[in-house]
Amino acid sequence: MVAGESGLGKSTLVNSLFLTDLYKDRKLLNAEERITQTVEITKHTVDIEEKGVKLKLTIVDTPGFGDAIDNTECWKSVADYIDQQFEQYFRDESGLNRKNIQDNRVHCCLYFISPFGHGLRPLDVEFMKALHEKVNIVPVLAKADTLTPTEVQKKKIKIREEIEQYGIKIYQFPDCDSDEDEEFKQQDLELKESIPFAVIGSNTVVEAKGKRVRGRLYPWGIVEVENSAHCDFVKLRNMLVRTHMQDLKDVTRETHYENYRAQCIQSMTRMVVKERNRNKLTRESGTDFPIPMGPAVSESETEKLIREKDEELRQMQEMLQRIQDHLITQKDGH
Ligand SMILES: Nc1nc2c(ncn2[C@@H]2O[C@H](COP(=O)(O)OP(=O)(O)OP(=O)(O)O)[C@@H](O)[C@H]2O)c(=O)[nH]1
Ligand SMILES: [Mg+2]
Repeated sequence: MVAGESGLGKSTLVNSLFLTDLYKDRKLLNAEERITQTVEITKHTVDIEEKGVKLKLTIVDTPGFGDAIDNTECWKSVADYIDQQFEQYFRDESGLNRKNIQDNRVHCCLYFISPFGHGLRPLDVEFMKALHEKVNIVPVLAKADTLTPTEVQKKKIKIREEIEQYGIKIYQFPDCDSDEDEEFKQQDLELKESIPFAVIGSNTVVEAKGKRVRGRLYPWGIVEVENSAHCDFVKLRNMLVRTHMQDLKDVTRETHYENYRAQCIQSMTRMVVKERNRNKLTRESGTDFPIPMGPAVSESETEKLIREKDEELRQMQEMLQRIQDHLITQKDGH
């Protein structure tokens, strides 16, 4: 998923990331004109191949915020979307057809930070904090071609400090084992120091040094999206689809989804207990204080209501039991 302020190049970057033109069917315009402002959450599925392995990737493009006069709770629709995917998975998992669940949970959210500010803006802090318990946030520094290399470095350090200072929990790359070789350790360190990844997006192919590359053509030169001297695009793509895809999925399953599920089970249990107490009270009051008008009729109606509630409770308890059984089998399996 991509999220962040409007106009920072989210749609352009996802288009560049997987070398497909996600918006190609929309209008017959040239590639650069084709992408317009995103106005609603849109989902695209792309098939990519990494080292001979075919992957089905779902990309969720979200409308940028910051355009409206009132930007309070601009994160709400994105947060709701993430929760809906969890909810769907939770339902499927507790249902009968557990083997063929389609996993639409959001495993990663690239959060775009403006290159024009002095670090994070209050809305960035609010947005990331609203999402950090739900999804793996990977911050990116947008439109890095507007900054010099020194500015990029300074901004990265400042943003990392602010993330720490505001207690934002972004996705943590797992520490590498101490027995890994030096080269691997160095790569790992470099990756951690790349945060936020400086990115450049482009939907046009330009000619640079005799080769056709994805880039941005300026009067003073060409910025190449896939040139590691120009930005961290390749590093980010490798991290997403090669080196850390499995970890992003694991953290989603073990932490974010587990949190969601625990909350769900807790509120369901609370409901069951509440209903049970209420039923008990109704039963007790029914014997102690018979309802004055037409006892025969109201008694049977009360009975009917109690029976219905009991049935509802039984179904909920059954569902809880199924979930718990499933949890146990899952634990045993590991
Ligand atoms: N300089 C520069 N411009 C970019 C870059 N990426 C995209 N743009 C331009 O920025 C403008 C906005 O790009 P979009 O991809 O539509 O931005 P968005 O974040 O999806 O915007 P919303 O849909 O409103 O949230 C377009 O004119 C792009 O050509 C970049 O890396 N550098
Ligand atoms: Mg967009």
